[in-house]
Amino acid sequence: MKRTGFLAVMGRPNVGKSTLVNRMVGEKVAIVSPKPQTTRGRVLGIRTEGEDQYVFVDTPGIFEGRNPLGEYMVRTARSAVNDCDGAILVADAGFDPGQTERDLMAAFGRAELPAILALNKTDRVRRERLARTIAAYAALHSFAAVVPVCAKSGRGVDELLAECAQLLHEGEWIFDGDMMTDQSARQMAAEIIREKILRTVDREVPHGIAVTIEDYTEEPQLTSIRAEIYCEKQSHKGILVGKNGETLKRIGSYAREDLERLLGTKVYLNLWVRVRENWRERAQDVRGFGYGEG
Ligand SMILES: Nc1nc2c(ncn2[C@@H]2O[C@H](COP(=O)(O)OP(=O)(O)OP(=O)(O)O)[C@@H](O)[C@H]2O)c(=O)[nH]1
Ligand SMILES: [Mg+2]
Repeated sequence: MKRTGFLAVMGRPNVGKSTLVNRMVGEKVAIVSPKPQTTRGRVLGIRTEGEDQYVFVDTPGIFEGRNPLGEYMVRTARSAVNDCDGAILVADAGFDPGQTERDLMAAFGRAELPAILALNKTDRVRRERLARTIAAYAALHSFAAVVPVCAKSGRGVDELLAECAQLLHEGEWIFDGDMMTDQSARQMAAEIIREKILRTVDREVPHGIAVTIEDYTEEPQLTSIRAEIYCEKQSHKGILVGKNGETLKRIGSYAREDLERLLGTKVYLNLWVRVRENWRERAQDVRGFGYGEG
């Protein structure tokens, strides 16, 4: 009998939600960076194993959205509670629950949504601290399971998957068994470019980036991609391009490596940097860059 289920992966920014989703899927479907607010929209990671299909819904970290982009991100994250069979609350194993976690636990309670607590980054915490964290959460919410994990190394992920299996229900699969995400190759290309920017440039520049794919041409051995990178200020453009175009070149070659692995072809990547002054402040621009409904 086939089983399936949508599981929302939620938590504050930077706790390792996307890293964990990639681990559970076994492939990189969601971008990851050391900077908070990396994930902007809902990304599905699909794992099909035997009769079971798990659909993990990676969400943006919950924070105080102060502009239309931020509001979109938080709306997207919160709405995941409504359409899922269960939730995985990802939290740092080294800290007691804060307001974000308390709000999420309350939301799970209101929605009567079964939730698993995944305490991540256990590579960084001592056993006593982990025990204290578990106790602090257990006092506040009745989780279906509490699983310490290290998304980075994969430790604990099999145990977490075994708990997720308990939340699936009998029913036809939603996606083909060989699908790992709902994103198109074009969308993944744009995300990979954004990831390399998050990893290459600092401060506020990467948060004001949007990437659009202007041309995407597939030949048997070669994929040619022309992408535009929008930033918010002329000074940001200077940082992105770098001296003699070196920064942009570095971003391009990192992105190309990943894209070639993903697409299984050679990749020709043509990147252009443009300025769209303070686009995150304008709802119309935010929607135009694909951060639309949610
Ligand atoms: N030490 C350690 N670092 C981790 C672990 N899991 C994730 N990280 C790191 O934490 C950072 C954030 O990871 P992401 O997966 O992008 O976090 P996220 O929760 O998806 O973040 P947002 O999308 O911004 O909400 C990255 O630098 C990861 O490499 C872990 O188990 N141990
Ligand atoms: Mg993320």
